[in-house]
Amino acid sequence: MPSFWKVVKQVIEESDVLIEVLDARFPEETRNKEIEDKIKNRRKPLIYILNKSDLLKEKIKDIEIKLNPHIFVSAKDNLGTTKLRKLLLDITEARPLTVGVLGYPNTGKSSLINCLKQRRSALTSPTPGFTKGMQKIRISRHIYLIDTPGVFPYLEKDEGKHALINVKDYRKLQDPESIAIKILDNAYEKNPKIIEELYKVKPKEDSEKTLELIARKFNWLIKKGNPNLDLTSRKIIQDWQRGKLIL
Ligand SMILES: Nc1nc2c(ncn2[C@@H]2O[C@H](COP(=O)(O)OP(=O)(O)OP(=O)(O)O)[C@@H](O)[C@H]2O)c(=O)[nH]1
Ligand SMILES: [Mg+2]
Repeated sequence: MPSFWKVVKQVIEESDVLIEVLDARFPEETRNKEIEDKIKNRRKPLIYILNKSDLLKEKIKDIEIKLNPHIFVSAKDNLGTTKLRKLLLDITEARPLTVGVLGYPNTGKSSLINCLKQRRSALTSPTPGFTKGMQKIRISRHIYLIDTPGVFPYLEKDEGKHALINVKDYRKLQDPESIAIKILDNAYEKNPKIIEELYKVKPKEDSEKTLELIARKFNWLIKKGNPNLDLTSRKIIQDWQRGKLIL
């Protein structure tokens, strides 16, 4: 059994309640059903947190989420955390209460814990896969949270999906070009102005051309003045992953 599964199993055993941190922009894609099943089998309550809701374009009230219970949160703007504290205390009578925080890499598990604690205890980073081991953090007299390393479903190995839902570090991608092109295609379809505003080029329908234009605009070139498409693609994916391209 891979070591992260051991951590996940141990966290589920030790916790009275589990939180699954999802990215509010991709709730379905960032669900780890293997973990959800394990939690269900152990008959422990599970709360779905839709984090990074500050990056949503739509209004929260217009979004239909079928997962229950769920709370929209922004660990960045400290939104939704009072509701979460209250739900944690209502959902079980266990005191002290131990809460395991699980989810895909980079969804904001450590940030959420810091936000609940109201000061920095768990280290965070824009790089997916940052938290390595589990860490138990006291956030109030009765509540302990366990921070964990993010995990993908074991059999899921789709690099394109992982890049688009921000759970794989842009520096480690094997084929950044096809992913950057997908991002540009998507942006062109939804709102070409955003490409223009961010990269100061007039986007083309053919995103390969747009990629080249961006490379030239920023002088990201290789020998003989050819565009460095690998570098340009990684920069675009980085912008996407850091929430600069809100579509
Ligand atoms: N805009 C926005 N960014 C957030 C929010 N929460 C976290 N982030 C950012 O998302 C990135 C990942 O945050 P972490 O808290 O390190 O995520 P994690 O789930 O602990 O990641 P791993 O430890 O790698 O599994 C960081 O760059 C955070 O600043 C949020 O509510 N809004
Ligand atoms: Mg972390």
